[in-house]
Amino acid sequence: MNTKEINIAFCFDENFWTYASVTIISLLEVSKNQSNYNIYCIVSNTINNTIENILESNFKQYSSFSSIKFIKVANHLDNIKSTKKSLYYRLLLPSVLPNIDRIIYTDIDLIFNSDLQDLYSLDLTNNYVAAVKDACKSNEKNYLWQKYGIYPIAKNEHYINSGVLLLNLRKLKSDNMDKSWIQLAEKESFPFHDQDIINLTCKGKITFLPTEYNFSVDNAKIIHFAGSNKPWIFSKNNLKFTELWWFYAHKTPFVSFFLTNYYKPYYNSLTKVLPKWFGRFICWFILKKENRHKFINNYVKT
Ligand SMILES: [Mn+2]
Repeated sequence: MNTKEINIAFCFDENFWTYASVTIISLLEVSKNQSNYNIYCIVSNTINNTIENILESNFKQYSSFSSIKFIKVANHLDNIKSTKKSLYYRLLLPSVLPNIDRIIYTDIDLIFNSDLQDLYSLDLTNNYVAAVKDACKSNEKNYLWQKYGIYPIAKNEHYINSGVLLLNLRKLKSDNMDKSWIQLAEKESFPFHDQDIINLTCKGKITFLPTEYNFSVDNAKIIHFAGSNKPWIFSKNNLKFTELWWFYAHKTPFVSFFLTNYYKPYYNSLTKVLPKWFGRFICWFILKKENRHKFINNYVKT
């Protein structure tokens, strides 16, 4: 049995803690003891003890090979320019984990399809970070992209997605990169927030990973639902791997909460103009016709 330890971090606030549980469950289910996971949750002050206890009990059955710790974000980000604070939590990892040399960070709009030993043991040499490239050229006319020279990075296809990161915390700390990150965040609100900051400051010290570690390619090891469409949002066409997300969602105590949220906005929009029973029937019909996930169908039928 392999007992290698892997440090991994997730960041979330009160709006996304239930979704984070799906991400974490997928990791522990897919890994099945192959590695020991030290899970660090960097969370907002609004995550109280009750929520921590619920999450801890969700993961109890995996405690023989995993541990979970919560670290609350204090006032580190009080003065940043952007209002989307939770995106910046990942930039705090070097300072809130002073004794850790290396960590994987991932978003929580994401599920795992593989153990992470390969990724974690990657040779970073002296680079700050490993990540997958992002084709993100839509912002070329943005003033800050021009001012800080982020556009040429994207143009040369060296721009990375910050949803999956292997971070060389030791190197980041010894170069005081965590302080530079916060200073920059206090100065500007970049269009892609934390991601622009990482791309700008880590330029030339990035190891590029194959796409299977981020995004929904066929052989994906890490499936990232980047973009505004998510598997838990009703949309006309399901995203690839939506069923897998619901498979893991079903292993959490929150499945009915997810289903209610998924279905309600669509149902409500229909019942504004149609009789309630008819709106409900149309929902059922569409979901069935489009062969939506059986958990969703089950919910709609009842
Ligand atoms: Mn994401």
